[in-house]
Amino acid sequence: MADDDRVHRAGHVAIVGRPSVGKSTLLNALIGARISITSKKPQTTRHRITGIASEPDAQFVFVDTPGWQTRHPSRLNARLNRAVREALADVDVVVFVVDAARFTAEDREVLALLPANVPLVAALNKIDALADKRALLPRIAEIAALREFAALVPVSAERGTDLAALKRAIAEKLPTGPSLYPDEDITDRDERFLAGEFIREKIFRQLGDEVPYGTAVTIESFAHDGELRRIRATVFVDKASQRAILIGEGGGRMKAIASQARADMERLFGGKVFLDVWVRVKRGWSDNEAMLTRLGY
Ligand SMILES: Nc1nc2c(ncn2[C@@H]2O[C@H](COP(=O)(O)OP(=O)(O)O)[C@@H](O)[C@H]2O)c(=O)[nH]1
Ligand SMILES: [Mg+2]
Repeated sequence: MADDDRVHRAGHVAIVGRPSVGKSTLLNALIGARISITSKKPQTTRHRITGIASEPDAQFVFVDTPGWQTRHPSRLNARLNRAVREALADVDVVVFVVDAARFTAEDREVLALLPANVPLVAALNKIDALADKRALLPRIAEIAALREFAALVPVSAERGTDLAALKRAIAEKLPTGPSLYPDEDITDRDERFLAGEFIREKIFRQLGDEVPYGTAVTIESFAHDGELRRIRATVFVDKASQRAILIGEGGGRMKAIASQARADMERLFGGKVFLDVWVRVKRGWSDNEAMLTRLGY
């Protein structure tokens, strides 16, 4: 077009990195909504989830991934790693997220997995927590020496610092073309999936070390009743002792988990939710292929 040389770009952008560097927090910050659950614990993200950001000149289809799991060789972790590989298979740009304060052998393992022929942008996250900002330049140099990067951008996903610069660096590497999704879409996941994720997030955030890893959530029913959403969920745990912890004294723990999850659902869905959660013991679910498939892993 003679009088308008602005081009529109659109494409898929994988967000990868070791567990807990802030991938899901970054996805949420980039799209401006909380759709991918976050916590301090590895394995919080167990699914590939897409977050869409539409701007006048570009549409970004971000693909959040589980962190690459190297510690516990369960079938669940094998499936999580497969989800990462699949997310990488068909993207236009890869964002490699690291903690600016800590670059580890695990980070190097993830970097080694990334395809050679896809433009790579490094996001050095959590700069708000850096005690000594002078550590940043040597860190950038250390990472830049390992691979060819289109850009290395220090950011804070939590504070929203320099996300516009990160988006610009990504957009430069996206192919030109029209939007892939309607501009108002923010994710490819439905409310049913997100409801289960919010419950799992509260479990990951509220409970100590063992219980969350033994936990999975299914939504048994999701019904619209006028403006009200009626949701029935089952939380599977591995052992009876985990069930007792999860329910808590007088049912108090489960009540707190359900009420926080419900508040998140109401915020995102924009309407009242009635939530009913049951806890069931299912021994060995994380190594049971049929269960993993039923759970959508
Ligand atoms: N200080 C700080 N913490 C962050 C930042 N981004 C993420 N986090 C925290 O890091 C932890 C892991 O985040 P999460 O997004 O779940 O990491 P993921 O496993 O890579 O998806 C959570 O406790 C986040 O609140 C950041 O920019 N600054
Ligand atoms: Mg995550």
